[in-house]
Amino acid sequence: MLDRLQELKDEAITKVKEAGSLNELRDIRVTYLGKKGPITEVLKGMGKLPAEERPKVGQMANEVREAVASLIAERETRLEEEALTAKLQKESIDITLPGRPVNKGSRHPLTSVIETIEDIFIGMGFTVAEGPEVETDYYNFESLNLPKDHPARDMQDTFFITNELLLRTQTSPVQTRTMEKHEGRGPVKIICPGKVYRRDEDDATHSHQFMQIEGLLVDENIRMSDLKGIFEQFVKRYFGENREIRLRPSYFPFTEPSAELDVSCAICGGKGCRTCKQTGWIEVLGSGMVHPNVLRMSGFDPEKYTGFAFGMGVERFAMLKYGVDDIRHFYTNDTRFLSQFTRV
Ligand code: 2U9
Repeated sequence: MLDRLQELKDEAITKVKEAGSLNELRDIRVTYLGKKGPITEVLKGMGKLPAEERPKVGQMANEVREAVASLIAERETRLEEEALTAKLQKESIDITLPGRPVNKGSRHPLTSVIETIEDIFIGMGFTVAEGPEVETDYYNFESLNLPKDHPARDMQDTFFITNELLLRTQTSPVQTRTMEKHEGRGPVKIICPGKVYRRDEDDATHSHQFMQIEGLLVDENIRMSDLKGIFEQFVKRYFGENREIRLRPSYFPFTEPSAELDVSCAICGGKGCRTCKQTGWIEVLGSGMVHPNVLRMSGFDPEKYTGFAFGMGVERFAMLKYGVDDIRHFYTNDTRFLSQFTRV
């Protein structure tokens, strides 16, 4: 029995030393120290031994059990330490290493153009007003002097949710809603940026969704010359001191008289080139004096109040500023395109 115990002890100790994982150690513990283990077997066989031998065998069996148990525990501790060290090494961050470059995004070029234009008009005392993109037929058309079957509606076809609800075709409904809130008392001096929608085929210069900034100033004795003055300030600050402006007669149902604003071409300085189609002028926005019907429908007495309004396509300004030749680039989220605007 004693030799058997010694043999078991050596065998178990060898195995413990060779064990490479905590699982192996657990198996060795179960195997050697478990209820069905060989040491237990020896102890069960004690009954058959001569009485004088039993204490020695019993003592030896306990020594072997403790010896194996403590060696297993020791080995477990070491394996756990080794595992932790390996884990720490694997996870250790070499703080001297440069950090992983976090590619810092940037403002979308349209956002920065909008903010630039907002800052210019805020600087001239305008406040920014915004409103819903899903509009009613009344605010998007009728309040702008575009009664139900007015032909000009076709120029602004959009996406209808119901016969009365649609995706707005311009941000003008925001101006109408704001005028109503003023209950016929001026001044109203706002700019309204936002997304608008047109049921157009997308091509290099048209997108079914685009950004607009419109402006409105309603007060007593507002004249076309005030509009021209505002434009002179705006163009010089946005395009540069050396740019000229020109107001060219036009027509909009919601303004009378109406005018397109042209700025002198940056490429040829006004002499005429391919960019300005040999005209020397680049059209940038539309405008006019608010139509009396529109004032009246929004609660303002056109005998007491006059006003001017204007509207611009933001993409057009971004394309002019950054020399972008296809409006769709602004909407395809292609980082190759967008990453060019990190400094804007
Ligand atoms: C009210 C009264 C009048 C807004 C105006 C334009 C002229 C204009 C176009 C520019 C490029 C639309 O994005 S675009 O295609 N807009 O030319 N917009 S006057 O007139 C208003 C607006 C609100 C109450």
